[in-house]
Amino acid sequence: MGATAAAGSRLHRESRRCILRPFDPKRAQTVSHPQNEVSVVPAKPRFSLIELEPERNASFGKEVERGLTDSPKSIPCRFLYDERGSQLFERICETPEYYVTRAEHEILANRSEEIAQVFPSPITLAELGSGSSSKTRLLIEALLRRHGGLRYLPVDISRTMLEASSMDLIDRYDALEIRAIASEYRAGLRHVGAETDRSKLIVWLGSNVGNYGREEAARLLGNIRSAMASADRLLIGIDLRKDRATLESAYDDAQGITAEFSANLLSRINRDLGGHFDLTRFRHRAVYHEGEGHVEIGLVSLQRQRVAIDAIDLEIDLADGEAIHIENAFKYSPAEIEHLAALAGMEVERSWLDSRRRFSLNLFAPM
Ligand code: AVJ
Repeated sequence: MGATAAAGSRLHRESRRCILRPFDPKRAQTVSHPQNEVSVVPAKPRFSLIELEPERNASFGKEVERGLTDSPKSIPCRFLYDERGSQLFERICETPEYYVTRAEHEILANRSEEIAQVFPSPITLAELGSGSSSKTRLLIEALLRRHGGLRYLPVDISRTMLEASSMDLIDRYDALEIRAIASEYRAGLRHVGAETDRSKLIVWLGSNVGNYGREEAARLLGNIRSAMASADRLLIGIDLRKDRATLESAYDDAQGITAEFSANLLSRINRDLGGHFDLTRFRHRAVYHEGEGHVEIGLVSLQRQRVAIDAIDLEIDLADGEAIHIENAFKYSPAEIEHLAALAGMEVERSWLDSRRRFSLNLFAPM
């Protein structure tokens, strides 16, 4: 085994044991480990990364098996975000119909200064589901201007995404320190909660909270609350209830990018689990349930069919018109936002809307 391969497997083992890797110039190189994944070892000072769940892909098969043998059939939406899915989501954000990203960007552009002033120095910014961190830049810049320096803890399931966006930020901002956490929310929050030496702003943008049912959302916010001291704040982007036409086209754009994003889930099963889905035999569907206040997204079978998935030794039967549920997007009224905060032991301290009053950015404070 060559030196590089040896270093690779050592790193791989270390990351499984969740060891914080500080900057070490001698190991600042790109290495491949046996599974053919590529690890970019932090090549910059002021940056470290912990990986809490490097093997989450192993659960994909189990979750797909569970979901597709359930009735109604479903697949958890977090699996939408493989590399291709993450790219497609970035493109959804640029469609004319998907107003969510632009509305939130508008609010952040107008309010970041004001938000930065709420906190004493020094400050830590923690972000759940940071993705490409593009909107967060507005906040990072405002916080750096106000506080001189900033520690940033992005939490994201995509390690590749975390590494790429962190490198970019570190290059751009000299006074920024990054401790990236590659994990799902709950595990990441325990690390965020352990940061008690500074005041903290936790941000959860993009209406990602909408993927959860209302009760589950309240529980997750309870976890966030547990990671906060009384002077800390949560900045949370929440999409508002609105008319059906706007919502249904936001989740079914004319260019078909959202449909492609959904279909990619079946491609991923074909690719990673030896599935035999024929994508032309399904269509993307987004329906707004006004009473419950959520958009339900599914893939509808266009005919009666049987599909095999080799790696999990499964065969499923689909009826003509039967849907595989893949995502919910819950929408909130202002009163529902207050209720949500209260269920999690917090209160709405500030709430800002975009100029078209489609989206809200809210500052929650512990009660
Ligand atoms: C990333 C979960 C916020 O629900 O609006 C967008 C995902 N799915 N279009 C949303 C999504 C299809 C998005 N979130």
